[in-house]
Amino acid sequence: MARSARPHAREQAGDATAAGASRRRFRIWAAVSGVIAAGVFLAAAELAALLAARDGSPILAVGAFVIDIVPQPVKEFAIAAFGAYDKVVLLGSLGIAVLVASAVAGVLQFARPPLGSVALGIAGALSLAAIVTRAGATPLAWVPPVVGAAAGIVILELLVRRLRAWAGDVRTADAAASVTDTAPDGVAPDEATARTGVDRRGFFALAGIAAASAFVVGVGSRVVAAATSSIDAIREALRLPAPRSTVTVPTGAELDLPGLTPLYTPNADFYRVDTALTVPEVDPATWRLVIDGLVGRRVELTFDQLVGMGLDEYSITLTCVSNEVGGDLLGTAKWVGVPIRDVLALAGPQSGADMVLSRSVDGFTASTPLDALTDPGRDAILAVGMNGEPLPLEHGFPVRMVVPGLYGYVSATKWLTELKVTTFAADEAYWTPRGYSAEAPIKFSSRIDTPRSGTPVAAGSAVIAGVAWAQTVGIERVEVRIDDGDWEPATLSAPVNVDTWVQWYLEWEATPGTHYVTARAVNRDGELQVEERAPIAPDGSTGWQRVLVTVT
Ligand SMILES: Nc1nc2c(c(=O)[nH]1)N[C@H]1C(S)=C(S)[C@@H](COP(=O)(O)O)O[C@H]1N2
Ligand SMILES: [Mo]
Repeated sequence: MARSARPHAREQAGDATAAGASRRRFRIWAAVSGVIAAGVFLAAAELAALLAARDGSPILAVGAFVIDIVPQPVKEFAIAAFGAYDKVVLLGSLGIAVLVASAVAGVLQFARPPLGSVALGIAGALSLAAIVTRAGATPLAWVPPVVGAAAGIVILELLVRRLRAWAGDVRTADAAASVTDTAPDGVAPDEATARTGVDRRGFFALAGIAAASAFVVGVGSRVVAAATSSIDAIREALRLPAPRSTVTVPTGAELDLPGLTPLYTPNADFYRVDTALTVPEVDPATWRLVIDGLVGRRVELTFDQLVGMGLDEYSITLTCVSNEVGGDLLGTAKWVGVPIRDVLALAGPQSGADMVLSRSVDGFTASTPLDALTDPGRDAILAVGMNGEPLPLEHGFPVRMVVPGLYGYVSATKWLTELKVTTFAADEAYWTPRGYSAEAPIKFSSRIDTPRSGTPVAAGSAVIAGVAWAQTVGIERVEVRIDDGDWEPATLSAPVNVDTWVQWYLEWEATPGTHYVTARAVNRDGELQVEERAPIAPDGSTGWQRVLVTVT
């Protein structure tokens, strides 16, 4: 290798650039090692979760933890911006954060061992904390994060050790090549280059095997866990006793108009709002409802005992506090269940109590005024059926609460497991410290389903139609105004009961141009729907819906 003919200065500059490029290259491979180690961490933990404790998955536990701690405005933004994909977006952001952090851990391990392994250990400890502090964590739930962290650290150590060996060879070879025919340590350049090749291949072989196994094991474990969940089959096989009474739907209760929401919302279309990242799996065979707190005696009910109290069918419109004016976070179903007052009576609420804190298996809680649950005039129920079938898993299987007239977050606990009779002074529900009122009756309202803003209407006879709800009171009338015209009464469907929305429509001779269509309701107490706009927090939106319609 004749190099002395070249000017010395340029040679050194060239070497410096080459050394910089090679340092950068090793840093990139160190970052890749960190990402692979994180992948091995997660995959090993998923496998351990599949075998030892399904609730021990760090991915799910950390995701759930993040959902709980995300500030309310961010959560609202996510729901508003991404709708049902809000959780996917939150988890995607979490995934990117994990990717960046694990790349940094890899670089740290390369530059300052064992800092990268320490970082993985900390990640293991944090996910362990997120897992074991979750409501209803099983005894072996600690195993997956510990196994995962151990596997991740071993892989990171092995990968970075090989990477450092390779980097060392390159330095030796460079030094050998640039100084003399023999390196300072006596290694011939050819020999050094050969060793470089061996160590480089060693690094890539391990990296490739680790990455591929992490992918196969991780994805495989998740898929198997999802596929072998038997709760679907259990629900399919469940036969509820026929209810003693069914809902009578009067003739004229369902208007058949194009664009109008159906009277009963099919289960598949029913809105879903909850904090659960994965749908809780509750087997009715092992399900228990505990009624405790300020009661004469603590009561524990099995599913069969609950159902054995006698089932009846109820028509109730459920509404979410997050429903904006004109929004679709509400729906109506025929629920089959048992009055909550009968269930509470078994335990005997004590005087002084004014609230029931209902708890879900996933830790969610709701605070419901005790008198709303004991009032014989209000059909507050523990529901087990929805529109002729057992509750769908995502709507609370096997048992949930449904209370007419109260927003879902203070009354409609899904995957119910406990009713604690208590006081508003002593206990707080999930949403109370997160910017929502402890008590939240539904604000009665109306919605225009058709015409829709942005969908042009043909001039001539058209139909304006929608729904209106005033649970526990009933809708007296709905009025519609075109532009600044007079308020005209709409025709209402025959009400099923006061807890179920009514449909309404008004015929309209649409004239070409753009028009504002506004609707408002009056309830059976004679109150007019609130015109002033209010945001959903802290206790529900208000305002008259107005749509801009283009007539052509
Ligand atoms: N366990 C649990 N129950 C819950 C919630 C929840 O986050 N977790 N959300 C409540 C809210 S805010 C509403 S509006 C209703 C929605 O019920 P649905 O998803 O069946 O429509 O469920 C309520 N019950
Ligand atoms: Mo809600």
